[in-house]
Amino acid sequence: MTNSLQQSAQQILLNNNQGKFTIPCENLYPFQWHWDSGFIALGLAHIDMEKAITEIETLLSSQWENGFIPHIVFHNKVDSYFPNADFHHSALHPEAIKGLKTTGMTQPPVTGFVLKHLYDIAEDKTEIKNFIKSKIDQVYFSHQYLYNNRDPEQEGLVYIYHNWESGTDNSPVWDEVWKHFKNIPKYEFTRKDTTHVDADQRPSDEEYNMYIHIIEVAKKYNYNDQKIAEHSPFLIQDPLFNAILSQSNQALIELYSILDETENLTKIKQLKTWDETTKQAMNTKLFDEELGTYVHYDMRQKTHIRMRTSSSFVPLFAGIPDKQRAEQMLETLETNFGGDNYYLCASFDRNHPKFQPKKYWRGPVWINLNWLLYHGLKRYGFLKMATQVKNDSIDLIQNNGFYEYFDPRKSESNAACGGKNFSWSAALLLDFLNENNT
Ligand code: 9WN
Repeated sequence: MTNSLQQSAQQILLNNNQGKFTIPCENLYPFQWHWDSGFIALGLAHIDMEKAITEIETLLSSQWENGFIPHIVFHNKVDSYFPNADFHHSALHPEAIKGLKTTGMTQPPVTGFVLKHLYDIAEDKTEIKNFIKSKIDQVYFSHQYLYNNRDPEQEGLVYIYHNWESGTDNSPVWDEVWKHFKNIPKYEFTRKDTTHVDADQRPSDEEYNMYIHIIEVAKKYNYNDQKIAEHSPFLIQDPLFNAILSQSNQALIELYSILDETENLTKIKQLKTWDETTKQAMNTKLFDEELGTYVHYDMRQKTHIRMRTSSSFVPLFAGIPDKQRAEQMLETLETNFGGDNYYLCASFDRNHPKFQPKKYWRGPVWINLNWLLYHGLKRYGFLKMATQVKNDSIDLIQNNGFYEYFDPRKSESNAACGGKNFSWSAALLLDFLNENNT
């Protein structure tokens, strides 16, 4: 069973692979996506390390002159996605990559920790070390970009200016942001996503209007970070984004030490300083004692958005909470996401009135969040819960196929949601099944 599941996963990844990069899902997401590529590389590494290396190389080839790594790279001309390259118009920014079309927003900075996992998986350590050596400064530069341009108060917490930067696009958390948008234009647009996937499982047109609006504001200022920080109606410190940045800091520190500690001392020192500030700020600012986990902070409204989501638990992945808080989070996870009738881990608090088990980031289980959660739980020695997250991920895929997301209710016979033959579900399944070989 496991073998044929592995074979299907490999086939999906190879089918979605375009040579230099892998698309997340045919028709629905036909370009290269930033954090998808990171997770995809982890799966490719178990099949063909060359392909994993190429995936990351291609992503990094889209880096802007200021260090920014975009969220989508439009390498190919395909017409099945909205909004397209011309809409995003990244060339408005003077330091945008020349000769490639991208978006003007980013996604969670996974590349640092992905490089470390590739190093751990690789059998030929010399080859992988050479590759990492040739690319690590680009990843460091992308962290420098974030700390220098996305943290106006120098708190150690970077902001995101668009829900698409969070990766968790229509989370109920953003409803709290949209409610402050007053008198915004009604844009004319034709969506493509709902021609590929049931509209009930996707965001509403009203939400898309907000998504477009924030991009229009950013475009008005030519994607200038300082102007965005001043004017964007969406300005959020996200626990997932910041925790991933922290774990990638830690991975870069380890990798620089493996490569040549003395040559890289200044960078290691800087990474440690960044990372300490981030961890501290997350613990002082984003932990909510009453909710028993981390929450988002709205910099525009100067208020916390007090909701539990799967993003709330990603700080475990980066070792951010102390033992006592981690135990508190474990309890929260059990009470608000777990239990006998649910697969782990719903993307939104199942006890909250806004929980919707089939609607995108408002309830369904996502395999990449499960992967982050699994490693986080393991890091704290919460092995029972970690194993449950891993087994639930495998069961959901085995019972339904390699879907984009899954209804968490065990009572639901058809849990498959969103796009099918989805790359990171395949890639991370491969990593789950092969992790003991690394
Ligand atoms: C916008 C590609 C991406 C993922 C995101 C997921 C979804 C895009 C969309 O697909 O977002 O980036 O058009 O809905 O929410 O996490 O990276 O798989």
